[in-house]
Amino acid sequence: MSTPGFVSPDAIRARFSQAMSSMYREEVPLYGSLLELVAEVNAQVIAERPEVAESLYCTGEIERLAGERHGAIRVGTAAELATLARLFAVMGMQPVGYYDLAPAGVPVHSTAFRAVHEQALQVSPFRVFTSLLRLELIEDATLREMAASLLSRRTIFTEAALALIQCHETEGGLTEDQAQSFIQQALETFRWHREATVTAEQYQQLHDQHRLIADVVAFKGPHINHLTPRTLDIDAVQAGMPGKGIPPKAVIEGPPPRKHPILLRQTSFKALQERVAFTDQSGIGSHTARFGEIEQRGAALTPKGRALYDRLLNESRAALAGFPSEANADTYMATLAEQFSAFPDDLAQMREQGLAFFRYFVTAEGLAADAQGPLQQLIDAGHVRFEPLVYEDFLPVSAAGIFQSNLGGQAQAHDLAQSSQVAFEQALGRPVLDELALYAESEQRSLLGCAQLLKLREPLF
Ligand code: OOG
Ligand code: NI
Repeated sequence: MSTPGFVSPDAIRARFSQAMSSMYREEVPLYGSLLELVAEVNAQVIAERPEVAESLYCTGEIERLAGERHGAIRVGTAAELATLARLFAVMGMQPVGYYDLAPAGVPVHSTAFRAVHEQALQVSPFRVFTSLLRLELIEDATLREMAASLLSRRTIFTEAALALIQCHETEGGLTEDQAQSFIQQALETFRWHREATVTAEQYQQLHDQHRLIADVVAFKGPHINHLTPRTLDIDAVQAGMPGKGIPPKAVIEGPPPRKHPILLRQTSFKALQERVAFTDQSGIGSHTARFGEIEQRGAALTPKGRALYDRLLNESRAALAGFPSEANADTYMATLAEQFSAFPDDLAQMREQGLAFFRYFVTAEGLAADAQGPLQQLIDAGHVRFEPLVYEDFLPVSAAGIFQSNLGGQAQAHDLAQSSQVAFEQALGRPVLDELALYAESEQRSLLGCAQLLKLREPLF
């Protein structure tokens, strides 16, 4: 993967992720408190739950855990999105998945830029949830034109960043000096600017249409709006947040607590009120955009497992009148737990029923014995063991909940528009990758690895 003279994209991503974390820690001090809480909880889980620790060591996830982050940004135009795709490509990050937030009343659609191969993910799983504002969903024509014109006048990349992206594309990589410079220059795109690009009145107009529109349109760039560490026990973090002066949102998004976590559970704290300077004399105002989030990642689910998850989640939500909130949080969590009793909480069952993706490891006994046979036989004999593949992506219903908890007020429940993956991919300049295919490939590579190690005469899949 690495070419002599060039820094590997994985190393650039790992360094960029760290640089982003340092910048955000300075910009949002509460993020620092959150990192401390997550580190405490993770240390406690590792000390008190040997089975969790054992699995983290077996898969190597222990090495990526402490530095694992995802961020989120929102852009305004196709050109911005397409250039971002080129910027992320320098760091080995590709667009994976399509998320339509319109059904939840949020006028954006999104993808996640991330590494796609398990070895690259092991070096750095850094991901960025990237949303494109759907200007066509602004009803007021005058406002829509104002937004389009403001966006057409801004450049969210530095000259030097653009030159380095170009260099990466033509030369096939970046040297050490170029990589260092790229990290600094790319960071500029994600930095917070307290100077808005609009007057106080324009800001108000954009804001009145949708808070998100003001956030995307009224500023110089797509400031990173949160950076999320990964915890091993999100219920403990949620419970510990108030004690650290961090007010959590009402409910944890995603599946209920389980012995064997699946997909993704997320919670966040409310956006900060930040002072901003408008371009006119009247000057100073405030804007709420940036917040904190924590997540717990579990097993990646197969299409069958995902369909079961979606059904149980929908049923839990349907049983609740309205969105989960402070008022109905307990009822919601109880309903969720009840519904999800239909989802086996046992790895062997999840594997046998084809609900999750796994990776396989040859055991010491397996190596010692001249083992042969189909997979189930190797597993039963203790020659091969398995661990779930980590879910590396996002969940649209959860993402909508995170957006809404930080946009204030309830979003409209009606559909804003048809989902439009085609339009999104046109803006992006390329198709998004299918996450399910990526997990399947990863699982197959691990089976192939086992077959080679054991010198099997028959393939394992
Ligand atoms: C993105 C919200 C979604 C997640 O983790 O699901 C998200 C945003 O607010 O821009 O970050
Ligand atoms: Ni997030």
